[in-house]
Amino acid sequence: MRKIKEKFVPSKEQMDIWPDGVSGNDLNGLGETEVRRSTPIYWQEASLTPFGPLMQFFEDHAPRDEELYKTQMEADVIRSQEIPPASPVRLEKPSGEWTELAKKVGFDHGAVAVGITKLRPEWVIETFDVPYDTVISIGVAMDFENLKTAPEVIAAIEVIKQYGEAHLVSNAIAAWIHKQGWNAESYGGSKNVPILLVPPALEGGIGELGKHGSLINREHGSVLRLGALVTNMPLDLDSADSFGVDDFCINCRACETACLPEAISPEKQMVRGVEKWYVDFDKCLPFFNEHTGCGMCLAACPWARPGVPSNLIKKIAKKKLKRTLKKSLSI
Ligand code: B12
Repeated sequence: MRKIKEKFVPSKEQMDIWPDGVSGNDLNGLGETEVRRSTPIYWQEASLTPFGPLMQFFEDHAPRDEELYKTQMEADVIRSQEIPPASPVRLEKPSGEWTELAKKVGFDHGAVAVGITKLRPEWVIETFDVPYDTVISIGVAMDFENLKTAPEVIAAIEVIKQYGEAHLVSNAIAAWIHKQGWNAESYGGSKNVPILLVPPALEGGIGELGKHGSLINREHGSVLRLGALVTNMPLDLDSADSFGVDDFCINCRACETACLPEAISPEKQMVRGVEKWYVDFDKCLPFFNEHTGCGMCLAACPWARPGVPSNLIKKIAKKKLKRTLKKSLSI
């Protein structure tokens, strides 16, 4: 497989259509100390973002690959699936029972993680309205062997395939909720999603945020593709998970070094009132656009390798225990 080693310089063709004087980092609120909704930036209707022409550039520069085309068509078909309307007869059950059943539908349709939380206003992207305030986040797993070829087309095909799978899961849960007489809106996880998918998945216990800006799950690591739906069905909420990703990422440089456009920062940054890992949009996007989607940060992440997350968690817990014992002995 060809790997690009030299420092990345975006093409003139792409930079010529970069919106004049616009920084995606400013749009994302890098350095802002007040909590606010994020601004539509990418994978939205072109009219909503100054980066519309760059989305077109991405489409125009996708390689003419039969498998890629076929996978895109399949994902489009799933995205256009109509969900039958809610039954007029609303069934009643305790929230615990609904929760168990809803999650089962998700797992039965291929989710490897399902988490439930209350939607916070700042997770709704500006200009959008969302009708219900319970979010069901779902995660499907991308195949590591395919993902690790990033930024080659095989990785892009895997990403698009799993976008479709995530959509299938969120549609299946929404359709099941409608059958029970409750309402839901399915967002899948690819284009025109009105909410940020990472924050509710974090709050819903699916994982922790990694230095590469993607969520890391305790079982499947950083290979999850996320999807979501919102509903008014009464459901029990999950709590956030914590297994040491933050401390791990502080000392790990794998994604930072792997990222050819050097978009990953070694330190957390203040973004819209939250101090968190942040990926530099202005550096990430040009490379992403010229390589059918990239994902090298995920491929390089130690948590992405099958079977590794559980070992890392054990190691982290052992280290923590050692530190606590050492501290207690020194008192
Ligand atoms: C726009 C977008 C992009 C843009 C720009 C991202 C950017 N950094 O500015 C581009 C096209 C470059 C991109 C690239 C990638 N993306 Co992207 N992207 C999105 C999209 C559509 C919207 C997110 C957004 O608006 N970000 C811009 C602002 C809001 O970023 P931000 O403030 O830094 O917030 C980010 C995180 O910090 C987190 N977040 C937001 N608020 C808060 C609050 C708290 C408290 C915390 C802890 C975290 C947090 O969510 C944001 C995710 O970008 C989401 C889907 C969605 N609807 O959420 C997918 C999504 C985030 N991308 C995803 C992935 C995997 C990638 C790539 C690896 C490409 C790939 N092969 O799939 C790269 C990695 C680069 C990166 N990590 O940023 C996944 C992440 C999955 C996961 N396991 O977490 C998502 C969720 C898509 C999906 N359905 O699975 N992406």
